[in-house]
Amino acid sequence: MTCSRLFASALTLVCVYALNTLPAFAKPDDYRFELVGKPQPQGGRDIVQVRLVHAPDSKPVPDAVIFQTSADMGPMGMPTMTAPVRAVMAAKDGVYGFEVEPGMTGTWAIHLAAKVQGEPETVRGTITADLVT
Ligand SMILES: [Cu+2]
Repeated sequence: MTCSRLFASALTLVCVYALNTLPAFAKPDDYRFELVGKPQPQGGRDIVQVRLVHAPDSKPVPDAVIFQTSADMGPMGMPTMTAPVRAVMAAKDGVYGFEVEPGMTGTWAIHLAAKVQGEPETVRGTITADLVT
């Protein structure tokens, strides 16, 4: 076996090894967001608590960075009606708190995008919540 052949077969081994380890990584759709309790209305705003769960083992994900949020009234046929959302509290046990300022009482969709440690792809999800002005 020549030197380059040896190198090529070693490279193949490395590639096969890398492919075999791929399923060990979680996929973005392995995660889901869940509404925790009832949103708490507070002077025109609602505090909404959301748990990020790793679905295959139902474990909360405590160390995610939720970097994108938005809310709209799509569930009530008003997808162009939007509301500001902002993170309000430090995440605890995989529960993340947000404040939404809905312009209208009703069912809202809250869209979230998160970076999860060890997960190269962005995790996205939507929850629906009944909010009160
Ligand atoms: Cu509306």
